[in-house]
Parts: sequence; structure tokens; C-alpha cells
Amino acid sequence: MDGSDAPTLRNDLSAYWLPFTANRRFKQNPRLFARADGMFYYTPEGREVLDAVAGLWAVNAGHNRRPIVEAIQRQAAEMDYATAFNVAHPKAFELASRVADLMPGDLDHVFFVNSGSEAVDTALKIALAYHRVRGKGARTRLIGRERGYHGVGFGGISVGGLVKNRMYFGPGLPGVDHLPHTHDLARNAFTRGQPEHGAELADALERLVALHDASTIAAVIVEPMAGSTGVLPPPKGYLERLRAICDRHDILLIFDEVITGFGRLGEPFAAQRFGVTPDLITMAKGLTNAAVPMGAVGVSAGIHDALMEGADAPIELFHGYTYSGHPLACAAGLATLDLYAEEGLFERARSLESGWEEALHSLRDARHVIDIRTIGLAAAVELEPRPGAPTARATQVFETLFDRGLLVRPTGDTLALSPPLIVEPEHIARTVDQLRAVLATVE
Ligand code: PXG
Repeated sequence: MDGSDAPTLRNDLSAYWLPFTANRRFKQNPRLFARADGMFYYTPEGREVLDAVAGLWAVNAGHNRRPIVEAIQRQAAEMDYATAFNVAHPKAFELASRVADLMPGDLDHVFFVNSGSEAVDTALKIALAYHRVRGKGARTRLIGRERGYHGVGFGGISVGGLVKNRMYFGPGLPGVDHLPHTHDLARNAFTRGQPEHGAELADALERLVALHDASTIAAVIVEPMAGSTGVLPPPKGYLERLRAICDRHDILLIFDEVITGFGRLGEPFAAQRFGVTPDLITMAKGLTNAAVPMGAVGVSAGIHDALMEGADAPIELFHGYTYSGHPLACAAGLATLDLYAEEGLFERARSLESGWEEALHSLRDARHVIDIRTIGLAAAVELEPRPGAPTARATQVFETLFDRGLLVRPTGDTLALSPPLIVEPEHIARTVDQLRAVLATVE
């Protein structure tokens, strides 16, 4: 085909608006991935980049795993889409049962959505509807936590606690309040696993109950380990206290496990790792190994049954999405859960944890480092901010590491790490060595 017959293609950088990205900076120096396999991404030029963040806390079984790819291909050929309203398909029931089996306690029911943000807004709505059908419709307040990340829906940013995610978008949901965050560098720096100090911060919930009265509060939502804000494991005893206060006042406890679900902390959910069972669990990411977008809300029998028995309309919950329980997502989810089980990946995360912890904490004396936090196969390396230029140092470290073939996740002045659970000790060593080298060169 000569040039004159070529279709006119416009493929410049301007149309695509990247999410959560400094677009103008990115477009001066775009970073592209064209292919992925196992622990690695590959750029269009074929350069290998070690994925130390599982995509974005999501690809827990590693990239492009054959059984997942083939399950999606088979499903696409067999049935592309089925509505979930008044009709269903077998794999949705199967995946819900499989997820229910992984969840703790009496969390036996699963509502499918398409992302973590949708999971959060769905969970908040289920909490409100639950109280209402029990004749407690005044329980409408929702309590989140400073530094919490619960996606980008209006519900999620309202209960969330990241300033920039909230301040540009108006007042959000009414009747929301926040617990204090648990980050305490002065007392807990360089903690391995759960920090010693801070259980008493859960008592702030009692103060909110005293301020608003329990009869106005529907639910508390927290990440059992805060992820996006820079990996904050819960202080010892903190989640237990939150659970006890919620029980005392008939307040629902929601764990946002979008990051911690599916093995990140060496158990199916952080709930099992910390021995605290919430009433609702939000999940996404690792549910399908991120191969097809999907999220879900795990719901306790008590909440589910109250809505089934107490609803004042034939449809018990006026909520759902066109793509809830999408066949491709269900196929990917089933193949993913099979792979986790066959390869024992949750247990593998647990067995790698001490080596991971040791390797990461060896960076304690590296330049700029003011804290290191590790738990499960997650870690944060917190840097001293550049005077007058917060986040600039972590951004530069991220960009330099990328150029040298390592993908990490900058958040504020913290570098977060969360490798696929198939990570090998050699990848961990390479990650730490690269980090040390780059920290030494970046001002
Ligand atoms: N809850 C939690 C706890 C999350 O981590 C969401 C909800 C929203 O999920 P969706 O699928 O709507 O994006 C998340 C998402 C980071 C980072 O830098 C993490 C997320 C998203 C963007 C950045 O750690 N997690």
C-alpha cells in the first residue's frame, strides 16, 4: 500500500486525558507499556520493566497468566454479555459462591459491580437501606477516616480522607464525619508488621457517637490496612476496638479490601489476617487479577436477610449496574481464584513476608528515607519531602526507577510497593538494589 492509500490516522497525545496523572508533564515524556508477562511489563521498544506494584495492587497472580487469558477467550466466544437484571448466567452464581467461601464469618452473599469505587458506593447504600428496612431510617451518617481512600464516586470521596480528592468537588455527601488517621512517625517509625502504638485512636469513634448520637450513624468504613495513602498497617488492637464500639452501638463496620483482598497480606482478606470480621467487605482488583474490570461487595447474612425479609417492595435493593456480573469478568474471576488456589499464592505471600520485610528494612539507612513500613507483601518507603516541594522527590525517584526498569507507585512522598504474589527472591533483591541506587543519585 503506498502512502496515498493509507487511512488518515490521528494518533497524537492530546485526546487521551490520563486519570490521576500530571498530564502535561506526562506528555512531555510519555511512558508506554505494550506487553506484559509474569513479573514484567515491556515497553513498545521491548525494554523490560519489573512490576513491583502488581499493576496497581491488582495483578496478584502476575501478568497474562494463560489460564485466565484462555478463560476470557472462551467466554467471549461463548457468550459476550448477559443482562443481570431479571436474568442471570451460571458463572455469576459460581463466582459468588466461591467468593463467599473465601470470606470470613457469616459474610455469605456477594453483589457484583465493576470497580472498587462502585463497590464502596454500593456498600454505603446497602448500609443505609439495611437500617431503613429495620425501621431505623434515621441512621444515615457515614464515618470514614482521614487519609482513607475509597475510590472516586461521590460516596467514596465523601468518606475518604485524601484532601485533593475531596477539595475540588464540593461538599460531598451530607452527614459524613471522619476518624483520625493512624500514621504516627514519632512513635511507630520503621515498624515491621502492625505498629505498637495507636489502638486508642479507635476511641475517637466513641466521641463521634457522643457528638452525633448512635441513632444517627449507619456505618464506619476503613481500609484495614490503608493503601493509597502510603501503606499504613493498623496499630495492634485498633481494629478490634473499632469492631467493639460498632457492636456496642449497632453501627455497621465496612472493610474496604480493594487492595488487601486476595492474598496481599497472606490471607484471602485482611479480615482474616487481623482476626476482625466486618459486616461488609468491598473488593475489586485481585478478584479477576485485573484482567477484566470487576468489583464486589461481600455482605453478611444478617444484612442480606434483613433486606430480603424487610424490603417494602418486590425489588429489595434498587441498585445495580449494566455490567454487574459481566460474563467475561466472571470467567476471569473463576480462573483467577483457581490459580490462587492451585499455586497456593496467599500462603506464598505469607511465606515470603519475612524475606520481604528483611530486604525492605535494609533500606533504613538509604538516603532520604524517614520511614519504612512492611506487612504481607506490601511496603512503603517514606522519603523526607524536598523543602518547599512536597512530592517532587518521590516523583523523580519514580521516573528514574522507571527509566532503569522498575515500576513502583509514588504517593505523596512515599513509594509504595506491592509485587505480584509470584515474586521471586531475586526480584525482591533487584527492587531493593535499584531503590538504593536511585535514592543515592536523586537530590
Ligand atoms: N478502595 C480502595 C481501598 C482502593 O485502594 C478503590 C477503593 C477504588 O477502586 P477503583 O477500581 O474504582 O479504582 C481503591 C483503588 C494507589 C492507588 O496509588 C490505589 C487505587 C487507585 C488509584 C491509585 O495506591 N486503589
